[in-house]
Amino acid sequence: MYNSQRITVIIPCLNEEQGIEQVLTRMPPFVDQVIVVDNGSTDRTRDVAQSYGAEVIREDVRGYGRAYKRGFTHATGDVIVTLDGDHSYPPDAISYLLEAFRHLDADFLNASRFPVRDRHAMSFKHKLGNLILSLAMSVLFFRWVSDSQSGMWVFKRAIVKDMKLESDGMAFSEEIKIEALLLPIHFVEISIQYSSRLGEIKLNPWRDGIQNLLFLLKKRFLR
Ligand SMILES: Nc1nc2c(ncn2[C@@H]2O[C@H](COP(=O)(O)OP(=O)(O)O)[C@@H](O)[C@H]2O)c(=O)[nH]1
Ligand SMILES: [Mg+2]
Repeated sequence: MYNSQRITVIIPCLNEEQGIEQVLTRMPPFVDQVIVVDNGSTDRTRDVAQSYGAEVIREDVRGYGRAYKRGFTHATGDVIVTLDGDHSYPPDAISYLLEAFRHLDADFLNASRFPVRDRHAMSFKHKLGNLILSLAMSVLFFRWVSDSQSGMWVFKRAIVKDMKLESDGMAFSEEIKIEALLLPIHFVEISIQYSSRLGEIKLNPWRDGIQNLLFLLKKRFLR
């Protein structure tokens, strides 16, 4: 519990045995429910997550978005916090993000990785790709969002039912922010420190970058 609110943390994982251990050891004690959504990892992700007391949920259909949607159906907290299982987002930030969330009276908080302080955390190609996607999203949806691709969010669970979440893939990250922007709710962005991931990257920069750009256009003009 954090300020009388039940907190659920959801972590999508695909072969993150190294990272998930680091994330779960650093999980703040006030978190009530930790859900790890696995898509058929072939390493020890499930065992490691279970050994740290996380609820491990299996989703048979692959995909980052698919995993989150499954996780949402199991969440019981008043507030949901998300992050990757690769230890690139700081679990230590959960407490100050929740504090900012409360003080700013927010409904959806996006944790922005920019400016990136750790030189090794993000390549130039990824920074450029992120900038293009965030600019495109900001122009198309009339609101400056510095990190449209961040995977760390804090939001009230009650708003999920008002969102139309269609993406099963990596575009889910921008879709949830767009849906939050389209609702009459308070959207805020706060900076966090982003670090190098442990384990192997699942994102395919060209394929996912282009798909995410096309998804933005579809979401803007064909919804
Ligand atoms: N359950 C599940 N998790 C996934 C899938 N693809 C990626 N992930 C997880 O989603 C998070 C983000 O993926 P990552 O490779 O770190 O991409 P990046 O952070 O955008 O560079 C990581 O925790 C991955 O393990 C998937 O198909 N299913
Ligand atoms: Mg990651």
